[in-house]
Amino acid sequence: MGSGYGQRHPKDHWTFLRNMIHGADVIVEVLDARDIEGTRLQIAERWTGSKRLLVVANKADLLHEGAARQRLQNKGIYLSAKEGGAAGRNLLMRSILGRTGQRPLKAIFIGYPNVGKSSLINLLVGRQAVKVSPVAGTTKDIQWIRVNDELMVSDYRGMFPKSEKKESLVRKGAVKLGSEQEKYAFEFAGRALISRALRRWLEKRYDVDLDGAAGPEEVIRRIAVRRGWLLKGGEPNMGEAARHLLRAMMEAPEI
Ligand SMILES: Nc1nc2c(ncn2[C@@H]2O[C@H](COP(=O)(O)OP(=O)(O)O)[C@@H](O)[C@H]2O)c(=O)[nH]1
Ligand SMILES: [Mg+2]
Repeated sequence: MGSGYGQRHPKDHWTFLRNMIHGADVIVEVLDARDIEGTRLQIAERWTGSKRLLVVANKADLLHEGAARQRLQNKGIYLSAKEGGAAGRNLLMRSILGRTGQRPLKAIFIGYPNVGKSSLINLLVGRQAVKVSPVAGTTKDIQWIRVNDELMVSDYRGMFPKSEKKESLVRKGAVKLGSEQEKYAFEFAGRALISRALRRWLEKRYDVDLDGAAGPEEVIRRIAVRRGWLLKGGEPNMGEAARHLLRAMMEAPEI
C-alpha cells in the first residue's frame, strides 16, 4: 500500500473502515487533545472529505491548565468524555447533527486506540452502551446504537498508520504493553527530565522532589522510595514504580 497504511492492521480493517465511512452520514474523528496532529488518521480524513467530518479533541481535561488550544479544522471541538457532563453531551450532539440535515443520521466514531471513542458514545447515550477500557484494543465489532430518533452511532476499532513507531504508539497509549513496560517507563521518566511542566506534574502526583535527578532511573527510584515501593531487602522496587509510572503516563498533561 503506497499510502503507508494497512500492514499492522490487516488490509481488511482499512477496507472495512473505508466502507463504514462510505455508509455513514457523519464521521467523528476522535483525537487526543494533547497530541492533535499525532493522533489524526489522515487517510480516513481523505476518505471522509471535510463536509461530513467532525473533529473532536477529547481528554481536554488532561491538558495543562491554561494551555493554548490550537484551532481545529472544520469547526472541530474540544471535549472531555470524562468531565464534559450535560454541556459536553449537548455540544457533541449539536455538532454532529449540525453537519447534515439527514435524519436519522448515522455517525461513526473513528480514531487511534484509547482516545476515548467509546467514552464519547457513552456520554451521548447517557449510559455504558459500549465497553470502555484503559487497555488499547477492546472495541472489536460494529454495533449501531440508537441515541434518539435523530441519531445512530457506532464506533470502530482503533486504527493507526502502519508507519508509526512503537515508541510513539506507547506514548499515545495506543498499544498494550507486555514485558517492555519498564523500558517505556524509563522513557517517560526521561521526558519528565526534559519538560519542566511534566516534572512538576509528576512531583505533585507522587509528592516527591525530582529536582537534580541525574537520569530516568533516579526519577523512578525517588518515586519508589517516596511511595514505599520497596523490595524485601529495602531496595526500591523499580518494576512496581515503573508500572505505576506507565499508568500515570496515560493521564499526563503531555504525551
Ligand atoms: N481523563 C480522561 N480520560 C478519558 C477521557 N475519555 C476517555 N478516557 C479514558 O481513556 C481510556 C480509553 O477510553 P475508551 O473510551 O475505551 O477509548 P477508545 O479505545 O477510543 O474507545 C479509558 O481509560 C477512559 O476512561 C477523557 O475525556 N478524559
Ligand atoms: Mg473503544
